[in-house]
Amino acid sequence: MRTQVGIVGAGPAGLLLSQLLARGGIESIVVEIRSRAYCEARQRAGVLEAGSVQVLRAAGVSQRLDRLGLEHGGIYLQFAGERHHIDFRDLTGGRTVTVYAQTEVVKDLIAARLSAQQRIEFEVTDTEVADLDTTRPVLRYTSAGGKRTEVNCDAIAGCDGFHGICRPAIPASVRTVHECDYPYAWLGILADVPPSTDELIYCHHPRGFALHSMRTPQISRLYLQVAPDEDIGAWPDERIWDELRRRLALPGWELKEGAIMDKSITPMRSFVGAPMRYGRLFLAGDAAHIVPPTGAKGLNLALADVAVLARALTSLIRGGRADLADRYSGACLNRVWRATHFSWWMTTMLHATPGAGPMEAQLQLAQLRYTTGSRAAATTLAENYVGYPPLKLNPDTP
Ligand code: RFL
Ligand code: PHB
Repeated sequence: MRTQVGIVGAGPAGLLLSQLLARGGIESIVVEIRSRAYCEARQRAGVLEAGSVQVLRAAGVSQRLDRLGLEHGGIYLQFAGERHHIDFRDLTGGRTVTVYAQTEVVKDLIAARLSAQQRIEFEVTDTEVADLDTTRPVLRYTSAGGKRTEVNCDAIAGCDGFHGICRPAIPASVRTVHECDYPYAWLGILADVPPSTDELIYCHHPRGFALHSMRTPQISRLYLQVAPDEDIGAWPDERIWDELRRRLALPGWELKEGAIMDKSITPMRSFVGAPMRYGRLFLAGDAAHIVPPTGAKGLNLALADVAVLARALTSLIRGGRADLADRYSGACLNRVWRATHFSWWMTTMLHATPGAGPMEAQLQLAQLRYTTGSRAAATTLAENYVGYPPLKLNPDTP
């Protein structure tokens, strides 16, 4: 079989890439190990930067996002019994973010791919990529029905997340890795209850971090810092609500409770692998880098990579020009490192490190007071949170 781009993974990165390529007249195939239902139900991110919304609009998949997305002009930082508003509109010249679940982004992109009758295969096994240092890389997989297929491609996009097979296909001798694990994890719940807040609350607390987020005017999303090896079985619903109530407590404010529809624990990690390209293999999204979720950057980085990659591949395959492809990794890594720093900063400012003692807490509180009390410091948080301008990767500008 033959196609122009073989895409491994039907997460936001792989799906958006297939959509942008299709709009540029480039044919692709998407292969995914999970089922469509699993991909559409996997609870993850919820905050889109304005640049991500623009990319989804340009890709023609924003009808539901434009109708259902919740525009947010700030967040609350809570610590030492005080809740402070960081006003993004005021601090960044009117910029905002949009609350719209990753599950919905994925549903919109899968629907677009299927309605355009583009190729996508779910529940494949034994995905392999080979001949990456040639101009005819190969993608192999076994379909759900058991048939083994070999696809000859012009390029392969590794959009298969952190545990995928594409990053390890780059020889170790040309790869560098920077990583750190954090000594905590997030227990996340999806609850059938209207949010108790108009904007997200990021809460520092001696018992550990808590976050009140949301999905829709009817559905809330909340997180608690827990130990990295925490057993989810130790957290019956009542214990989760008790702990959320304690950490988020504020005089005169009440946390509304509802049925818990989903419950999971996520470890926290920072990871940057470089380069993001080897020959005709291009990595995008979590396959190349991971940030802890405290800065709400992971999904946004994945979409930003792919916006750049779609142009680079279109130029390479249709125009025969390699310059954008050559600049892909370096251009993305600048943004990745900025987001990696911001996510690390938010994470370490807000979480309680087990065994750290009172010095850490005092330093965190000093930083939180400064961030909420100084316009310069608040602006630093706000401009990182709302996101960075789209990358200039244009055939006509060096
Ligand atoms: P994904 O979404 O992991 O998709 C990769 C896909 O590849 C498939 N796959 C394979 N397919 C074929 N063959 C193989 N061998 C394969 N191996 C794997 C997988 O099944 C999967 O479908 O990566 P992608 O597309 O790069 O997207 C990245 C985002 O999912 C991720 O960065 C965000 O969810 C991170 N994140 C957040 N990001 C934000 O921007 N804002 C947020 O508010 C935010 N909150 C979060 C988050 C991530 C979280 N978790 C659970 C990690 C909150 C949480 C709790
Ligand atoms: C979410 O709504 O899932 C969410 C929001 C903000 C974050 C992380 C996750 O920083």
